[in-house]
Amino acid sequence: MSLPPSAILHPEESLKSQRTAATVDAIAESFVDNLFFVQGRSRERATVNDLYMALAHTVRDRLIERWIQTVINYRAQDVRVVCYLSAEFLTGPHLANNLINLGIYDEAEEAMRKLGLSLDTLIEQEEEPGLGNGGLGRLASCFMDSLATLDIPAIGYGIRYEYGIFDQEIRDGWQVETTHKWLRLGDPWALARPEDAFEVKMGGHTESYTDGGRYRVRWVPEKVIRGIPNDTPILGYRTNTANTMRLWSAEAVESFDFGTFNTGDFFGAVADKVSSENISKILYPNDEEIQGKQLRLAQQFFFVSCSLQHILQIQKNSNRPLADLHRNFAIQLNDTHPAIAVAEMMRLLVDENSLEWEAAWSVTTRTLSYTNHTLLPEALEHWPLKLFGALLPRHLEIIDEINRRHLEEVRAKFPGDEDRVRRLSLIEQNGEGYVRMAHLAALGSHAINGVAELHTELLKKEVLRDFYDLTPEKFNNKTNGVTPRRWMVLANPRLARLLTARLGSGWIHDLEKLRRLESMVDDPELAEEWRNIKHHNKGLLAAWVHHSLGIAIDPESMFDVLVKRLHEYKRQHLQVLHILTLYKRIQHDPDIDMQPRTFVFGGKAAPGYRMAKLIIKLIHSVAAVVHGDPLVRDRIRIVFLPNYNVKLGQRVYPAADLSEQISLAGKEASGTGNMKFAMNGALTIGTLDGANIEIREEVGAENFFLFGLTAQEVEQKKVEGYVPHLYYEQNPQLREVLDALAGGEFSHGDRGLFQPLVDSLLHRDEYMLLADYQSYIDCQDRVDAAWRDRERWTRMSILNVARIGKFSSDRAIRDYCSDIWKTWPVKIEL
Ligand code: NBG
Repeated sequence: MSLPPSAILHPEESLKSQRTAATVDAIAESFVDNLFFVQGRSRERATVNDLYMALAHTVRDRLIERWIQTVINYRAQDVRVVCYLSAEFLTGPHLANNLINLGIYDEAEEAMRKLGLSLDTLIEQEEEPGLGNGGLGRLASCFMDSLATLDIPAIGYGIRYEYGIFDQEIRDGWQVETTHKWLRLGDPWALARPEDAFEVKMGGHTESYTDGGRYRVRWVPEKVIRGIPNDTPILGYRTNTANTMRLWSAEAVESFDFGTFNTGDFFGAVADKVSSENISKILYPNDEEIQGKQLRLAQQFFFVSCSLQHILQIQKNSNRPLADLHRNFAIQLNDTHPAIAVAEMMRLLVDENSLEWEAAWSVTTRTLSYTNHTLLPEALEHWPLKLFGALLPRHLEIIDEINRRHLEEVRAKFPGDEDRVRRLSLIEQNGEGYVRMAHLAALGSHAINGVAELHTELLKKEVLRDFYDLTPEKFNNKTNGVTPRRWMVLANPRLARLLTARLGSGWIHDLEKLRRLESMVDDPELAEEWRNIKHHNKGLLAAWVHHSLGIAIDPESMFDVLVKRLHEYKRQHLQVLHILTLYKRIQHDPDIDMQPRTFVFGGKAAPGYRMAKLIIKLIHSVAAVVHGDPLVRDRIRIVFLPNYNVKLGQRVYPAADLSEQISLAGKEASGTGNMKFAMNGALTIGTLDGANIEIREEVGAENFFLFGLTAQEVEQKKVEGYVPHLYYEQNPQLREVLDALAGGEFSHGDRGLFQPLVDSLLHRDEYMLLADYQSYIDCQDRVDAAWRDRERWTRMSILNVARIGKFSSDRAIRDYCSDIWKTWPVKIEL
């Protein structure tokens, strides 16, 4: 039943003003109201979580009107909506961010104070939704922030995993995983919309038939699953646009199989419900590497199908032809996880909406575009034909047809070049045969981008080289960026206040405005304030570390930070080799002059990735030995922050002096942590990899600590035949360190524990740590020297911030809008 429009209260007349006013008193009043009416609690019995929920609802109330107006706009004529399809969104906590974007942070703080509460405590209470692994998922959320801030109509589509990325605990130095039950206490930000559900088919077989002389195919599925949308508003900074992040959760179409139930098999009757709901149960915890598991393909298809059905529904409900879909929607594929969209769009258009194949293909390719996020060969998704066909029989037929037409064109363009035909095929004919998802995404899109200049160049030269030869015009670069709202204003309020006092608040919208700092770099007062802020932030982190880990760290020491997913290509163990080198130096010469450092690590290892887990153990083992040695412990401190996530990132970046970006050149597609550190005034020690190259170009080579082989030199070495053992033989310092590791010096004499690590370095060293070792050590010595001159260090730090504007996700989104999506801002009027 729906009410006639005239019967619906108009917000202007009633609810809007009083209920959602931004004054301290109004906020306090709605808070008390929400605690009572929404949480159903008295003040006396309220838990911290009740109080947090009451405030969350108070804030949500204040963005609802903007949200509703924005959604109305998606359906208006003449807008093109960006649909960002991503299997991961790492939003971080919402409360504080929404307060900042609404511009009511201070009012809320005051309102809580009046009620005898601390805003900080309530903010801290929020559990972050860990719906992503790392950089890729966090990028999606930075992009959502910028899309809203720039008033671009957009919907982010993904999966509402019941369990996100596992929580990491450390026991005896080893990583232990526990389930991340982020929904345990409820999620006040999302609205479930069970009435807007879509059905998704899976399995079964296909049947052909003719309809008015036309060959048609219908899919007879084995199973149907329902996708329920859960919508979360994503508000822009100080604007009325509140876009939607729509995450689908899976549900059985029938909760009970009454046939089975009536035979008395109660458990059998709910089995289908359980297996349907498994689809959105858990996020796969592998960063980069993809396991070819059927459940994962089912997850991908599930969210893609729901999202595309929703998009087509909007188009139809607005009375616009499907053939014009590309005029109203730009769909971005965040990596290949949603690449099945190419085949699903064709199926929806051809099978379910009777478009001709050619028309459907034109709409599909004009609507879709694809971002690649990795060069690692093991991370390129490909699905065994058998597994794929069993789950998606119709899609396999469609892919075969797309491929047939595609290879015909290849043959016409490159006659006689059957090797190229084989390389360009959507199907890999090795062994059991595979569907190549990157090829499907590349072929079905009108634009293909990498995420940093070097990465895009390597895509063209290597991973997607044949596609580049075929359609060079599709390729373009879009260097990543991160949002200055979360990563500066929210994470580093003192720095933000200083910048605003000096430059005005325009920099928050336009990060290039930070350049005006350059002219102030010699102002001693600025330098002094700058150092004080860093020192304060380091003190906050130190207090947190002491409180949660019981380790005392000194804010006077240099905070040298390496936080990111654990992976051999990121080379956390290269930093360990550096620490061991310093340790040995002190042992040889106890009076050696060395600046005290605190080495901070953080990051999760994929649960099945043994070497990465061993590196975590290594960090803890080295820490134990170092801290136990009175000669060393005042100069070297090591902390590993368990369960590194967005919340911890917000604590760490503002407190860092040195940012470690030490991947082997040619391996890290971009990196985004590198940008967050530099924005907060940390100096980078890094290789010429990913976005490091562009960061160095921007901030100036003299303000960046560079070491290591270039991507080209890495290739060269591989061709010549890389022999890591030679470095071991020729470098006594390196030999000493590796011998100590192998000899059990850090494992209570156990020679076996770190043997796999040492062996892999000496005999294979896929990521060339030994080749880069000396260059890294020399560079770290230059860092030590630079740190001694605090004035110079501060100057470098200020210049890093002043020149970091390019790495705002606002810039990235503007580039996507003008080059790929062809969309324009739409101001929302209330
Ligand atoms: C990651 C890259 C990072 C990059 C982010 C965001 C995957 C597959 N890729 O270098 O490793 O910064 O994507 O683009 O997670």
